[in-house]
Amino acid sequence: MDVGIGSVLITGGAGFIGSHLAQALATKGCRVTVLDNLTSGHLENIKDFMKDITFVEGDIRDKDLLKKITQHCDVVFHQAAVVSVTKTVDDPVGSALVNELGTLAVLDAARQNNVKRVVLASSSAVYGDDPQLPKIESMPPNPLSPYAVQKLTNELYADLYNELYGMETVCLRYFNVFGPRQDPSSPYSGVISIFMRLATEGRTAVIFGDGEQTRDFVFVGDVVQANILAATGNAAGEIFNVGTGKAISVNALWALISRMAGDEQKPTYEPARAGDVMHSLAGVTKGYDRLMFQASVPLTDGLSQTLAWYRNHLTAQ
Ligand code: UD2
Repeated sequence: MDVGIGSVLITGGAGFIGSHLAQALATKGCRVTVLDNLTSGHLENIKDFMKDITFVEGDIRDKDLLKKITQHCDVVFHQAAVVSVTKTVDDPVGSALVNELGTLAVLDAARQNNVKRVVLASSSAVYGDDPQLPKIESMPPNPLSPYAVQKLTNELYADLYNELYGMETVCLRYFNVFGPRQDPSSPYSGVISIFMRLATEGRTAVIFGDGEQTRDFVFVGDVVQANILAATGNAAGEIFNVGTGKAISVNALWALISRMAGDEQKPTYEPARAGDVMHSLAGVTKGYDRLMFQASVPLTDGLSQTLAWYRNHLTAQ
């Protein structure tokens, strides 16, 4: 399918979400350039379609490089970031240099080269712990970590570039994204990646708190679709949630994953993590009304695709 975008730059394109986006767009016939400094991205993620893209190893803080690679580019998908909330808590300044100044450098290079649109990865973290559900885009933000402040700052810059310079920007607030290639190696990795690894290895999970906290888990393929619609739809200057509008508890999630893996194990429980929000659920009306975006992969289908990937990947190591 031709998506009507000729040439794209994907920052963070060797990462979990960026690599899926790069693969999908290359398959659809776009000229794809991936920029990644390989801090949290991996060449392994793009090796299967490396011949169909241009890979540039580099950093979003490198203004000259950005200026060069945004030439003749129609759309920039900005996925690169310090993605760990904990890392931003430990190093608020270093992470802001990447997540704020890096983003500003991406926006500005795009402006200088008359890029038509920049789609930015934001996060449900900007909502904080407001108990009102679902979280809708018009709610006042309440950032509770440097990461959330950085993502909110990016949204403000995006809006500014749209208003002041007339360069189209769209921000996507990702909820809990999961799927193949998500890295399970840190204790703060996505819970599904951690549970997948444990289930594949026949080990049991640690659940923090009583396990009745809920999350809106969205499959990475749907996140790719949201990005494509954000790049092509009538959405300039807007912010959209990217979630499913459905939530599941961590207890139910582990039960599902361990059953799928064929080895049902009782989890162990540890005290809740500091700052953990109890419930998170995306309001999906705006995305549907404006972009016709609707997550289409049921949780169980996404989990079984993900489990298959972890099985292959972990046994191949
Ligand atoms: C997500 C985002 C984070 C930020 C935040 C905003 C991911 C990976 N992280 O954090 O970047 O946007 O939302 O609110 O999408 N858990 C366990 N056992 C484990 C690991 C996790 O019980 O081994 C629990 C954890 O305490 C939490 C839930 O599972 O209640 C989800 O954890 P997570 O780290 O996947 O994502 P979350 O929602 O804390």
